[in-house]
Amino acid sequence: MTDWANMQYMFIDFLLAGDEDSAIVLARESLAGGTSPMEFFENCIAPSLKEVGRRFETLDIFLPEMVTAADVVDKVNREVLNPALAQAQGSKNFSMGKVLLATVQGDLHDIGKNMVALMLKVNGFDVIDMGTSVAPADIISRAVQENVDIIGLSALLTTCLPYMKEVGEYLEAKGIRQKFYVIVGGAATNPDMAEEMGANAHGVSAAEGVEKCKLLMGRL
Ligand code: B1M
Repeated sequence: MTDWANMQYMFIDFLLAGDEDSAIVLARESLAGGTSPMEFFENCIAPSLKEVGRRFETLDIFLPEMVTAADVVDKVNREVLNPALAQAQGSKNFSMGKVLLATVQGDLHDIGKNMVALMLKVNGFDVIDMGTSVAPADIISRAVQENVDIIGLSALLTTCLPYMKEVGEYLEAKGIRQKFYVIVGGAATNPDMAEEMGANAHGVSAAEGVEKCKLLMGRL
């Protein structure tokens, strides 16, 4: 059985030291040992980044280290996890649904949102990824233009939550709220606030986000 605590311990060191090579080797070895890319992401990468965030909050590390950690994760995802996940995609005969994804205005965090995008694609969804710091009005006009089924919003900064709420408010004001399902996620969100803002679902992880999208589309 994988000793995740020990693996996180090593991975955090690699993140803070900017040691991409060792982080990549660790990820490759873990996958070669039978761990799925998603298991590695959820049990090693996500909690390690959470610990990096905790140390940033307690001033044990500073912004440059957080930037370095994010760069190492980006490299591991691009070199190891994304190709492994893409292989699992297989041929697609039909679409599970069309999802528009965005990190909300003011927020540049995209590691989690990118994993949600990838997992949705692997599971047969068509994904339009608008990237980071996207204004509510732009999200809505693109959703209408592309006639998507689901609008997926990610937020890690609590200061940006009002923009997430604004998307729901704009949809209501335009009389098109019922046209789309809305799912929210990201470290700044929780099921209570999702319900409060009238979202149809909340995803605590990328895997749960995908399951909720399937549920919304009646595919579970
Ligand atoms: Co920032 N940052 N950051 N940061 N950063 C946090 C979020 C923070 C919690 C750190 C801390 O202080 N403890 C804090 C926010 C505090 C708050 O608002 N309460 C913070 C801060 C303050 C900042 C800056 C303001 C720092 C500064 O400049 N002084 C700045 C803001 C920049 C901006 O956005 N305008 C900043 C910058 C950065 C970096 C650029 C250095 C880098 C981001 C790089 C990037 O994303 N490309 C960074 C990082 C790496 C973090 C931490 C350490 C890690 C974030 C992460 O990627 N987590 C973070 C600490 C933390 O989160 N505790 C922190 C891993 C990722 C997998 O989790 O995105 O939550 P997450 O996604 C999960 C689930 O939530 C879910 O699935 C994912 C996979 O399981 N999910 C969804 C996500 N979206 C979903 C959508 C769905 C469904 C599920 O449906 C649509």
